[in-house]
Amino acid sequence: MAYKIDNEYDYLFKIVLIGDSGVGKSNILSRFTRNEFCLESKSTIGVEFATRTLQVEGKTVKAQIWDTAGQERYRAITSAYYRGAVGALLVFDITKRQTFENVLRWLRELRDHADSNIVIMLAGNKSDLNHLRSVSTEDAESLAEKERLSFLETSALEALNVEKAFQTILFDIYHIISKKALAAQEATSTTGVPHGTTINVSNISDNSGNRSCCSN
Ligand SMILES: Nc1nc2c(ncn2[C@@H]2O[C@H](COP(=O)(O)OP(=O)(O)OP(=O)(O)O)[C@@H](O)[C@H]2O)c(=O)[nH]1
Ligand SMILES: [Mg+2]
Repeated sequence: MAYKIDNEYDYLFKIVLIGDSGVGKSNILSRFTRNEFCLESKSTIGVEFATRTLQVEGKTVKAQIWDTAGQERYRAITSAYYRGAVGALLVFDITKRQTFENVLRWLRELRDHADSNIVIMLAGNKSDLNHLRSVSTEDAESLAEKERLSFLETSALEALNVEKAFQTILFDIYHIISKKALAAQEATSTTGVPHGTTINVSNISDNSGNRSCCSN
């Protein structure tokens, strides 16, 4: 979902949170949108989302961040969750090796359900628990490099790199979109078509059947 709309904001970007249960997705979301953290948070059931509006390269961007359960049995219908998403934060827990091993499984799910141009960032969460670490930064970096993802270690608890993770995703999405807008403008000027430029960043439609991204 990436629309250019009225005065309230220039763009609306849908970002999905994915990763195993207990890695800290919901706390990353609450840290980013409300600056809150909960040590005893319960597993998410179904889907929740929260928004935050911020500036990216002088544009007002509203990030709509979706959060669902890592546990299969609590998850909402997968295709609806991914529909229209232009960014994904794939989270694992640096103290739980298995959550890192499962990153490839989550990438497969993204490939199956999300748009192929989706911007993905890998986040190794709970970096405050360095003494319990079971995934080295180097291992995560090399996976990220191999899979062409950006990578950061985060701590929802200490509010470390959470802001930066979302800012990086939003910045990357914005750049893809502005590049497409420029290419479309150039195409228009060479073909001589007078006006009405529409740029698709993806083929995915939202619920109302609108295009994923439009720019005038
Ligand atoms: N030490 C530490 N604990 C964290 C951090 N982030 C989350 N937690 C804790 O990890 C547990 C699980 O966090 P959640 O945010 O509920 O995890 P989730 O990924 O949303 O889990 P599901 O909803 O089941 O998929 C909670 O007890 C959190 O307090 C962090 O950065 N550091
Ligand atoms: Mg959750």
